[in-house]
Amino acid sequence: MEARMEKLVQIKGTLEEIGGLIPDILRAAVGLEHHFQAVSTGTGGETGSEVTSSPQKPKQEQDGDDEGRDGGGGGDGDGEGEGEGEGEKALRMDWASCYVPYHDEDAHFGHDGPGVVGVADGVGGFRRYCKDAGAFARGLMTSALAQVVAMEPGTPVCPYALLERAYDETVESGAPGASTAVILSLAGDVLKWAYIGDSGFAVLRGGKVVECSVPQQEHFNAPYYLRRGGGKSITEVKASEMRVRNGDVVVAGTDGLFDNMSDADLEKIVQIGTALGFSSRTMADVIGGAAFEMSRCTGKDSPFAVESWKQERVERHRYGGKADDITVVVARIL
Ligand SMILES: [Mn+2]
Repeated sequence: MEARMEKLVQIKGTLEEIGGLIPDILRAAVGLEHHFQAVSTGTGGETGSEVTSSPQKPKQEQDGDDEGRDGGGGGDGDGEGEGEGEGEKALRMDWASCYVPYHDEDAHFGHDGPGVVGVADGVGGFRRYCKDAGAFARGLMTSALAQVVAMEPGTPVCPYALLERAYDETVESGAPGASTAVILSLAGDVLKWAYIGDSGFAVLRGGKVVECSVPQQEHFNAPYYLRRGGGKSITEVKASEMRVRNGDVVVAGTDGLFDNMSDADLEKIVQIGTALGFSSRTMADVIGGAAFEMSRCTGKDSPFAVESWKQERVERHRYGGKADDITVVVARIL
């Protein structure tokens, strides 16, 4: 199981390289002042300077249509051949991911076949009680991926059922720790999701967020989570669905993304990235790189910092960004 997850991700490059992908126009738009400079990453140690990304496309291309890598996504207009004609061509997910580890307790997976992606975040509070606070998150994603791989091709994927079974299997495995999670799937033109806690997603249409998750939390900085022998019941998982269209962009991520990047900044990046013809790969890297820079920014308060000021029961208010594992999965609907 573990090995399968490892296969999915690979060391892609350094943050410097990713930082270099961010065009100046985009830096200006979201207020990133400096190009990336080497940053000492505290707890994350040396892993903090590595970025793992999913391969652009796991081996089998879905269908023969040729979405050129960078540039192919350019037109968010209708794809050639989409629509009527030889019987509606099915929508698919063109996904890629970017992971910037800090504590290295996030996990994610994706599968082209049915079009499923998921992210999970090991709850840091469990670092006190176990050696590996990322174990439950990795268990969830490993199990979810294994289930998808084992399915008959063409079987529609229900994210709630997938997460529920992944939860059961991870509990059975004895994995320590706790995790938030989100899983999204595409079936026909319906995007389905299931999430718990503050791992979440946004669906952008025409560069605007038209749907997004609402973080579940007990109180500030205390998200709902799943774990063995405690945590929330699986029935607390929020599940729903919506119709999607060609050109929609789904961004899933852990709180390391959404606590550092506002919806407004995410919209700007997706708008500019789409205009520049970014592939899902580049879009994921640029969002991940920008979120990382925001997480280390002291001059601009992150959504996390802003939220802390709204809360009365916080032990201390926050400023600037929030250092955390950052996982970004970008799935373009084509
Ligand atoms: Mn996190």
